[in-house]
Amino acid sequence: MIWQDTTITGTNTYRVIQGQAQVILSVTRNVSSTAGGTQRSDTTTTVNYTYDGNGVLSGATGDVRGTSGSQVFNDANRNNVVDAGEMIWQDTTITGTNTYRVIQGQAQVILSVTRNVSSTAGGTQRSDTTTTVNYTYDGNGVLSGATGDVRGTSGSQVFNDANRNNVVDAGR
Ligand SMILES: [Ca+2]
Ligand SMILES: [Ca+2]
Repeated sequence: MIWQDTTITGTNTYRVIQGQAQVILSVTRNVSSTAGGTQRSDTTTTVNYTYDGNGVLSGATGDVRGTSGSQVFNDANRNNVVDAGEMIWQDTTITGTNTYRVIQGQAQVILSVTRNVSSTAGGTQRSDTTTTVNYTYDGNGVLSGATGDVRGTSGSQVFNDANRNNVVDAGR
């Protein structure tokens, strides 16, 4: 078990509504990496808040954008041994939207849709998945349940030794 350290920086923008300073925009950036440098991520979460004429929170919308990466094994010479240069970065682009509902005066996420598109440095692996989560809350605004699904595609380049010489020839 190793440490994954995260640096969090955020800014809140306020507007004075009915004599009170209310947050209208919240931007939070999370930058993390593992001690060994095998995983990293950098995501920014944005939330826009709206208020009614009485200064009461009436709605919120938001999104998540960023990148993450992890080192994966690419056995280029097919010897089942991790040789120099065979741990390569698999980078992922993250885009997501969060839908909120105001429950008991607080903006709660009711729907989260996140798309992850990833590929390896050498282009030998790729994937494109979308994760959807629906959240439910009880009358007190306490999270009571969640359902979700994941849909997508992935692919990897495989060795097709068509001429059976145990060598990766052009186009195989
Ligand atoms: Ca190898
Ligand atoms: Ca061959």
